[in-house]
Amino acid sequence: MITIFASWALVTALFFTISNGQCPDEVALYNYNLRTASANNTWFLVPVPKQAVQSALDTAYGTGLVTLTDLPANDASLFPRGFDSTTHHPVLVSAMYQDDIRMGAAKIQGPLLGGGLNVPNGVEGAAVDIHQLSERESATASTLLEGFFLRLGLFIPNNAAFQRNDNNILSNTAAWLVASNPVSGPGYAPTAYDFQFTEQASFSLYTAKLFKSVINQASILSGPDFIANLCQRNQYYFNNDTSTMTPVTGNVTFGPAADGLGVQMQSTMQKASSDGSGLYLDHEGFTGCGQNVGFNPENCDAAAANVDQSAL
Ligand SMILES: *[C@@H]1O[C@H](CO)[C@@H](O)[C@H](O)[C@H]1NC(C)=O
Ligand SMILES: *[C@@H]1O[C@H](CO)[C@@H](O)[C@H](O)[C@H]1NC(C)=O
Ligand SMILES: CC(=O)N[C@H]1CO[C@H](CO)[C@@H](O)[C@@H]1O
Repeated sequence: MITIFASWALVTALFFTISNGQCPDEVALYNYNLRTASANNTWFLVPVPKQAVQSALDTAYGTGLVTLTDLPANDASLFPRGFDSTTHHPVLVSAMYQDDIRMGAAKIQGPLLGGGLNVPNGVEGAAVDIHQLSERESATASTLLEGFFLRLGLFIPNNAAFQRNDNNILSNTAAWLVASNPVSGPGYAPTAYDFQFTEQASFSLYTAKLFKSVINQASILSGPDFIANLCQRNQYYFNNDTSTMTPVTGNVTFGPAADGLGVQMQSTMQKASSDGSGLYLDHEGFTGCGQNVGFNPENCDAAAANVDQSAL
């Protein structure tokens, strides 16, 4: 399967922050020339009306260039309660807190925060990307997420994988920090998404197998990389003792920066929600600290074929 990078990625790096209790980067040793990290991430699958998802992809890649393919909704090992793929397509939205990031001999100082919107695609092969946000504007972030449409992100919390609020509600907010300039004054930050969720004892709508498969799909890169048929694998391992997947359920709210190429009043994901506000109630995801290996861009067929089966 290939993931379609639906819209973006937000990234930000924090320097001199000491993170507590983050699981270790156990894969650096085995992947010396690649970027590896300990990834304390949360992912949600949110069913969105299909036309809206296709329209976000048309904006990101060019009209008609990437066509949605249904996921195998009748496979009970992925969708135990089925999935209405005639009307909806799931999008994968993530809140990332990566630490102990290593690339060769270099270790990047401090954790990296990120978020992104991907569209899992039901074909053997690759996936698509909409855009990405980052807090570090420098070359490092662009290098880390080369080929993705990168944006400078603003995250709450900015020093942990998620925030623990009253009544044990957990939350994340990710916004696109639009740079300030002397004419417009201070920058402002249109929201990409909010998560509000609680931990659960087990999955009910989806399975761990489905989540592992969609988060490990190679992403179709956009722009010149798209023309060159390049995709990128980001493999996540949730099979070590320290990397338990904890199911979560909750609300995902998409804001104006959820998709699209520029500053806008409302995003496509937002307008497509049942009341147009961007609120998608009661969806399922998982949170956990796993290990991440980021590969260099490769031909899309090779990327799809090379997905590490041991990550699934
Ligand atoms: C992931 O982050 C959360 C929130 O800060 C923390 O409670 C949890 O211990 C972290 N998980 C691991 C395995 O490091
Ligand atoms: C989701 O939103 C509904 C409606 O506002 C609210 O009742 C519920 O508590 C929210 N869930 C979480 C986990 O915050
Ligand atoms: C203890 C253990 O299971 N370690 C494994 C953690 O994951 C890496 C990468 O998949 C394996 O190589 C280790 O053996």
